[in-house]
Amino acid sequence: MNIGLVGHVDHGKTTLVQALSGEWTDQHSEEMKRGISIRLGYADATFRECPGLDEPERYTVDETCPDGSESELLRTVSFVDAPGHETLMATMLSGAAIMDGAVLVVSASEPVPQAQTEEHLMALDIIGIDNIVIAQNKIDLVDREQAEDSYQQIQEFVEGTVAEDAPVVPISAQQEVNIDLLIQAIEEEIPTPERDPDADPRMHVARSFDINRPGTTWDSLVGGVLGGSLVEGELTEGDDLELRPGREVEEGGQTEWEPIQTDIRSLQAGGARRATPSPDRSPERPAACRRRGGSSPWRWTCSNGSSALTTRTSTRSRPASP
Ligand SMILES: Nc1nc2c(ncn2[C@@H]2O[C@H](COP(=O)(O)OP(=O)(O)OP(=O)(O)O)[C@@H](O)[C@H]2O)c(=O)[nH]1
Ligand SMILES: [Mg+2]
Repeated sequence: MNIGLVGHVDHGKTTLVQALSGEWTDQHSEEMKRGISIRLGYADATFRECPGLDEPERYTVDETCPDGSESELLRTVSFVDAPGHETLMATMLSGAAIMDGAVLVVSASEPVPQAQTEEHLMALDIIGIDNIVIAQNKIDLVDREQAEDSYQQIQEFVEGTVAEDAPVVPISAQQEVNIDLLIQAIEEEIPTPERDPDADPRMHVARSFDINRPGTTWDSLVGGVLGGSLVEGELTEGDDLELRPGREVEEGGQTEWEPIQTDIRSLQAGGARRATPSPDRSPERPAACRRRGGSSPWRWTCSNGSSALTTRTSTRSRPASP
């Protein structure tokens, strides 16, 4: 399942993903140069609990509890880290399309709401994402009075919105303060959706990677890598696949879309190769998209946290127009 990280630029979404997953999702050189997220980031986190401890201290992402015992697995979730910059709203919206719930990150050190705090919440509302937890971040930068003031502002801001009843958890993502309380809130507010593994498979594609040599014509395409969210059914290596809407074709002055027929060469979920990923069975830690060496294009493997598949493309010729 996918949990979105949304909110205004610089409020700490990527830092929070790192605190929960151990991964810094801003990998692109332009992101590092500008210090902002530009593309959607993906990382998996495994929530665990220490049975010997009280709430909220029992919630953790560590395998070892403070008393030295081994923590027990609760579930693995995939984070979709959205960019907060005002010019990147379209990117946030494409990520929101695969979110099952969201953490709205709001900085306690700025007046509430900032522009994209408001716009991102509005987007969740329109898309119908109502499993929301609010992370009131950067509490290490404010005193108690400012933190309480910011909390009041958040409450007033969410009144009458889809986040009206969302818990507000004060945290410091950078200092890793109250992360256990945040995990508890996510566990309570953002349940894993019921999905039917026996239904026809349906995968929402969030991103794709071109593995063909530059200049390759369409009839020589060898395939690609798709990352996204498998929302129903199961996929197996070797399965035939139809990509929709597919390829844009023009005929007789009319533009049409032709579905692309392909088959699955390899599958990954939760960073590990598997023959048959199905929704929400990915306890392993993630691996980012990477080229694994060798000359074969099929050695590209990647994961968006949920599923990634490598396809071999063949375009089936269109039936002749009547
Ligand atoms: N003091 C303090 N700084 C924080 C905290 N969380 C994040 N930061 C800092 O705030 C800055 C922005 O953090 P990011 O995690 O990149 O913010 P973001 O929301 O992902 O930003 P965009 O993706 O560009 O919208 C960085 O310098 C972080 O170190 C926090 O809890 N306390
Ligand atoms: Mg970011």
